[in-house]
Amino acid sequence: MIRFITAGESHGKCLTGILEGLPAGLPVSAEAIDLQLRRRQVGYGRGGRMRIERDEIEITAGVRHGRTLGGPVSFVIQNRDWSHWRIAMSVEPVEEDANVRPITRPRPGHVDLAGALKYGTYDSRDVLERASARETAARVAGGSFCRVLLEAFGIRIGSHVVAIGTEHVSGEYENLEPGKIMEIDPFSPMRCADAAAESRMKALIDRAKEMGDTIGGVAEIVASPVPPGLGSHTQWDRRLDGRIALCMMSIPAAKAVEIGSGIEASASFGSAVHDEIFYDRERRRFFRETNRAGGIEAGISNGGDIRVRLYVKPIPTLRKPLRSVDLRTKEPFEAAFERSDTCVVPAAAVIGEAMLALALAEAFMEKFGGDSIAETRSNFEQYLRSLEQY
Ligand code: EPS
Repeated sequence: MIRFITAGESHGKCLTGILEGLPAGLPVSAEAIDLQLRRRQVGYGRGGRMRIERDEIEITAGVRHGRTLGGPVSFVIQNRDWSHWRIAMSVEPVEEDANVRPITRPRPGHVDLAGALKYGTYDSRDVLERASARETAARVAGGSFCRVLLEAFGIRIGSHVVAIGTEHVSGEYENLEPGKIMEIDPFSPMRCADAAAESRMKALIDRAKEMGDTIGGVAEIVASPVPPGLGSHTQWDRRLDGRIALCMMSIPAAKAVEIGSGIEASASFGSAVHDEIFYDRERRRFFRETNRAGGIEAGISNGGDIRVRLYVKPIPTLRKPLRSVDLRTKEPFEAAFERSDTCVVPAAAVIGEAMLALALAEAFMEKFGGDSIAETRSNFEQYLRSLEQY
């Protein structure tokens, strides 16, 4: 069973992750994880913080001589910015310090008010540090181990940005083949294959920045090829689409998730939605001509590519702030501004890839099991043979 948790505050010393359930003998390297961490950082519309951080993983347990041991893998990612926050984020109690002022003007849309009420604090920093999307660096690291596992079985994951605000891709780019999505430069700042849309998207992000505003958008994340049979219809919490949706909705600023053509399907007749089934006698396999289901039927992968769209809201830290109320005085004020990003959609695409890898690795290990990679492979290959004989 794969389990993954993270710890760490945005301006604390470091982020920590523990990933349990990878089989023993999987070749892993810090370089492969660092490459994914770098991809998360280069998105167009990121703020000053990304010029400070250069995320690198230090693997602290669970790997020996370049291979997993089968026990929990743990790792840390240092926060370079911590050097400026040693007092504000000190673990030890600190003397009164003029530079450590409580944050009492909650930003609409962020954790500041809901978290302060829930945890009984009058300093929103107590909750915003953990809610910060900085934590997603640890998710990308954890998800990247899962990606390495899936890649060992030929499953690849990629993403592209399909909309920023009102600007979106069109024509062939609306339903881009996974192969083409995976060809996008891994470090592309916009992650958009449609060059004309890309320049309009960049212009919109620039405009939002000039206005002291922020902007959201939509990223599509795909996995291909995916064997049929991951997830299960037998219990609500085993359904693969539900598990993917949880992984996606847990990404900060995510506000909706679509599997396949789910949104369009809700406005169509059934005959225009479901993917008809055909059989190729020569190759002895079932096939479809469409994939509106996004590769999942009744909570089970059906052998088609998995396609997920992640809808990201404009982030709530605005240079031109919205109205709010002071936590202590209850007087109206403009919300606090902290240095932040203008647009996080390209980064969210990379985080979505990591979260899809986590959901699929979990379902993959549930189906194929095995304590060593050799055992997992033998179970996997036997299943593929049984499909050929079906
Ligand atoms: C974030 C605010 C910004 C982002 C941060 C998420 O950080 P800072 O307040 O230090 O400028 O850059 O994201 C990251 C640090 C990251 O690594 O993704 C927020 O408030 O959520």
